Formats: sequence, C-alpha cells, structure tokens
Amino acid sequence: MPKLSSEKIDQFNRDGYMFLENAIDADVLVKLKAEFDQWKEESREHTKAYGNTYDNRPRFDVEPGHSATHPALRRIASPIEISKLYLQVMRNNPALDAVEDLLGPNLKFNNSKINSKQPGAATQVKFHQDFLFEPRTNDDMITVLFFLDDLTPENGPLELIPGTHKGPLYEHWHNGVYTGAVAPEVMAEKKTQSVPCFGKAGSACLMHSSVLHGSGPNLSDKARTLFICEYVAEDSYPLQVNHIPSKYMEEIVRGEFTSRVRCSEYDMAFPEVPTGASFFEQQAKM
Ligand SMILES: O=C(O)CCC(=O)C(=O)O
Repeated sequence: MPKLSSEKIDQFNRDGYMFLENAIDADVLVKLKAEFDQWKEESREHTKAYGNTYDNRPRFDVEPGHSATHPALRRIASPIEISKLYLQVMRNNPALDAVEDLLGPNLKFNNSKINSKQPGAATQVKFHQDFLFEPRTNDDMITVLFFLDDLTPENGPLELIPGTHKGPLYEHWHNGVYTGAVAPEVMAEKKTQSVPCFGKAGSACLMHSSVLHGSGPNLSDKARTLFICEYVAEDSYPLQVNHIPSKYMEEIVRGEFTSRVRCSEYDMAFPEVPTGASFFEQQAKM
C-alpha cells in the first residue's frame, strides 16, 4: 500500500528531498541508540580510528580531540556488518515503503554508515552531491538519513538546497584532487538558499542522490546521530567502486531481480547476488 500521498511525491520530485515522521518504530529506536551508546563507550579505549571494514579500512572514526574522558566517535562504516539490529533495520523499515513509492517496487541496498556529532563537535560536512561519490547507470538512488536523536537548529542538522537534484552536477575535483565537495564559490552561493531539515528522533530525511547538501558543527550540548542507508532502483548499476563497500551491497531489499542478463564482471564483483536468467532463458519468457 502506498505510504506517500501524491502531494508528498510531488514535493520530493520538486525539492529533491522530503521529511518523514515515524521512519523507525519507537521500540527499535531505543535499541539502536543503546547499541550506538555501547560503541561510543568502547571508543574511549582508542586514541585514533580503529576496527576493520570489508575493504580493510578503519570502521570507527573519531574526531580530533577525542579522548577517554571526551569520547567523540563521529563515523561508523557499515554498522550493519557488526549489528544484527542495524542490518534488520536496513533491510526493512517504514521509510523503505516511501522509497518504494518514489523509485518503484524493485530496490537494492547500496551502502550504510552512522554519522554522529557529539555535543560541541566541530566536524562539518561540506556541501556535496551523493551521486558524485556513487555514479551509476541511472540516478534512481535515495539516501535515507534516520534520526537517532532529535535534530535541532543548534546541533548541526542536515542542510539541503531545494531543486538542485535537477542539475547541474557540480565538480567535486579541485586542483586534480577528488575532495568530495563543491568549490568554495559554489558553496558560498548555494548556502544562502539552504533549508535545514530537523525533527524528532525516529524521523528521517529522504534525499535524491543529486540534491546538494551538507551540515554544520554541533553547537549544542545534545548529540546528533544519524543512521544513513542508501537504496537504489534494481535497474541501476554502479559505474564506480562503492565508497563504503560491504558484503550486503546490491542486495535486493524490496521486490525482485528483473532477470536481466548480467556481465560476468558484475557477477564476480557481487557473488552473493543471485544470478539473472541466461540470454536464452530470458528470451524464452516472451
Ligand atoms: O552527517 C551529515 O550531516 C551529512 C551526511 C552526509 O551528507 C554524508 O555523510 O555524505
């Protein structure tokens, strides 16, 4: 059953994002927060980034100034690989119904992370477009940012520039280096049009892959933690290595494979994804 009204869908298509209440069930939210608090406690034992991901990078990242007395855990790559609950939420949650309304019935998972800003955290996320991190054969990709805490004007909420998903895609390379951000002059111009997205814990912001967004420092005494999952339409294929690879990437989370014939390189890259029909099996369906 559709979750979104046609007004909401029109608003998403116009602005490139939407706010959704009750994107996580209340009892699940409490448990997700408790697991994050546990990871934060463990971070006290570390002085720099630690842990190990699918592609051998540190899973846990801490802010400059992090210490045992002032833990400042700021990022966890693919929490779904170390928590059954986060995996379960990634695979099924009320926001996925909305993604289905926006992208269609067949959906795949792309990547996930936690971004946290502890009270007073200086970390800022410079303005960028997710599609530049994850170019694909089509841009049917939605990032769902689940609020694990209340997002307020003071604690570094997400800021978005409505309508920028319609183009252009801005350069994220500067002086020969991929910076993952737009040029300072683009940022200065666009910042004046930015709209914050805040709301109660358990809500979410659903963002089109090309909408320009970023966020400022946490100027408050309250944490701001987001569980972020990217979903793509089943007929969208990666043109670049996933920037947060995980063993679950390309997993079907809604609907089904449409049995397109796939190249062997794709099958080698995603061995856990079921193989589509062969050429003749496919044509025999006609
Ligand atoms: O944590 C935030 O405020 C923004 C998240 C984001 O855009 C990102 O990590 O790509």
